[in-house]
Amino acid sequence: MTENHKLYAITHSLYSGRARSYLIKQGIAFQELSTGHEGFKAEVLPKGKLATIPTLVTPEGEVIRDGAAIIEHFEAANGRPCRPAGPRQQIISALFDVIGNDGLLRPAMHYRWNFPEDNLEFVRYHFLHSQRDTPQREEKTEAMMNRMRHAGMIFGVTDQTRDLVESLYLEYLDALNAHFEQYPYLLGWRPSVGDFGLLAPMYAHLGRDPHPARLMQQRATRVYRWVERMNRADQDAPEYFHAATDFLPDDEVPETLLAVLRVLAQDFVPETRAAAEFINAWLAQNQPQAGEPAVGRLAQAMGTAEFTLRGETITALAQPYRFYLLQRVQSIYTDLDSMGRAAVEEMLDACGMSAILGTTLDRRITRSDNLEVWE
Ligand SMILES: N[C@@H](CCC(=O)N[C@@H](CS)C(=O)NCC(=O)O)C(=O)O
Repeated sequence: MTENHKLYAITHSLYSGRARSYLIKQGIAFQELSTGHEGFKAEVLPKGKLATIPTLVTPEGEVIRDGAAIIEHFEAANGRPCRPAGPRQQIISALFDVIGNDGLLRPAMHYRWNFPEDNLEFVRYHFLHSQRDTPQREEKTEAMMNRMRHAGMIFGVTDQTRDLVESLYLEYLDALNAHFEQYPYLLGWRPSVGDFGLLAPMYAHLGRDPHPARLMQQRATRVYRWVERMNRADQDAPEYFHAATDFLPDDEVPETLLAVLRVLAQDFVPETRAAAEFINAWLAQNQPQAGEPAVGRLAQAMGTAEFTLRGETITALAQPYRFYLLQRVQSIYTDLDSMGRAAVEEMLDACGMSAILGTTLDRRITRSDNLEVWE
């Protein structure tokens, strides 16, 4: 019997949802285990370097830590089934990957942690059961939950900004709901890398914790269906009566999706600019060595950046990982011919996202031995 892939992950984890969905959709057999399982600390962690989920162990024993790296591993091996061919669709797919992984953490954390009356028991079950039943289990659960309890604030949700964060999320939800009235996936009839990235916040937090899940079911049923669909191996699109099987023809990016990006750009663009400025100042001052970790617990701590949204100041953690993924969008653009670039520029202009092409860090981030490091 061939052994399956092992996916170290957990149901309530944001980034796990992205890798899990990819494996399901690509028909890759796997067994999901929490990091509390035998073998993780002794056998997987030394190779994965950081105890983050998702981490994949292949049947050959290779360890791949990080959701983007897991997806890239299969994409590279299988002829890139989830990357559309046209320049516009490629950029949109890569951009939704960034937004999903780093641009929607504010509402994700807000709707998980700031509604304890609806969510707390549900969330506690998952934190508790990600660990073995040892005498320290309760205490460790409390410690883990206490570490996360203020996650909303870390990404900029305060009494002052709460209404604004909710309004923007609802506008985004409504726009995405209108898009899924037309198509079952972002770019048509099958999922792209961008769908998997966007699922990260939309599954474990916004689509599954009781308070935001009910909001999504009642207000944005089509989005809720997409979340379900992304966790099924088949196309799962019985409600579309003219369903095709591929990405949309002629590199089309539907107007309904541009409308979603127009809402998302409102905080994504100023936040990305502010974070780049902050991290670049940090880089100038700290001059990290080439090969030094840029992301995660082995990296040096950074801080927060401020930006303005609809007249309110938001202070949020500046994370280099956003730029690690954004580099991919920028490389796709750089590698295009002049016609491709012009088409992409026109599209990004139309949704308020053009600034993302030129917002860069002064140092690139690359991957080495399962870590994202400064080049
Ligand atoms: N860039 C990583 C992030 C993974 C990550 O931070 N996962 C969280 C759970 S959703 C985690 O393991 N946190 C524990 C820690 O940072 O020690 C990925 O996309 O896989």
